[in-house]
Amino acid sequence: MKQRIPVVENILNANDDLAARNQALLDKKGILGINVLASPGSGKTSVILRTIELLQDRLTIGVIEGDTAAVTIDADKITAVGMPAVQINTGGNCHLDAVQVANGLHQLPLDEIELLIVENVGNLICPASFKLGTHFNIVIASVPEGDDKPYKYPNIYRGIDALILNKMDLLPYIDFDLDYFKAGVEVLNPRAQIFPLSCKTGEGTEAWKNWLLTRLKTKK
Ligand SMILES: Nc1nc2c(ncn2[C@@H]2O[C@H](COP(=O)(O)OP(=O)(O)OP(=O)(O)O)[C@@H](O)[C@H]2O)c(=O)[nH]1
Ligand SMILES: [Mg+2]
Repeated sequence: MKQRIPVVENILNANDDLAARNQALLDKKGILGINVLASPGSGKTSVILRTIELLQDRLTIGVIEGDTAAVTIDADKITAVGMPAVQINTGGNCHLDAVQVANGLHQLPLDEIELLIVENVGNLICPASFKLGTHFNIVIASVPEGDDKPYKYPNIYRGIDALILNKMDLLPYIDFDLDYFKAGVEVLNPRAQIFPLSCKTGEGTEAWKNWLLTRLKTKK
């Protein structure tokens, strides 16, 4: 009888091993790593730029930008504000993996960085399965995407540490039931903190900054 070969499981195990090595490297260098998961256009790069603006007087933030195409649009925005960034082209794949993040880490000045932010590929499904070695997973949802996303894409909301609800400035123009959205997140993940904010106006960004500063102090 032919034996079944659990290929997918092995790929994920190999990825997890390398993710653990990435995390060990970050720990050795005293860097806190954040993995940012979200759909395309939700505001991942905008949140990273706002975060840099809020924290640039206190620390150096390194950024790994994941994209499916060979463009440097997002990484260029980060380097334009003076922070080190690496663009990773996944070659069409819908998520970053631990190998790509390991390669990215080798291209960053790790001795100068206190916070690493990884902008994963814009996708609400695949990135949830691949550990990268970062300490925290953050999801960014945004008001124009609709209030039903936690119900329709539950896997991405499970196991996250914090949730940013971006584009709050658009709330008056869009049918978005904040309580319904929050209830959907809480059912899947009661411990996730939710930060409604607007990268455009800056509203709500202080609470997000304070959450990050606390994590930077305690690393947990
Ligand atoms: N009104 C409003 N627009 C925003 C806000 N944040 C981001 N945007 C806009 O949303 C669009 C997408 O923002 P990005 O930060 O590039 O989103 P992203 O998730 O990094 O996009 P990809 O990397 O392409 O997946 C841009 O036009 C931003 O100007 C916000 O708080 N309010
Ligand atoms: Mg982006």
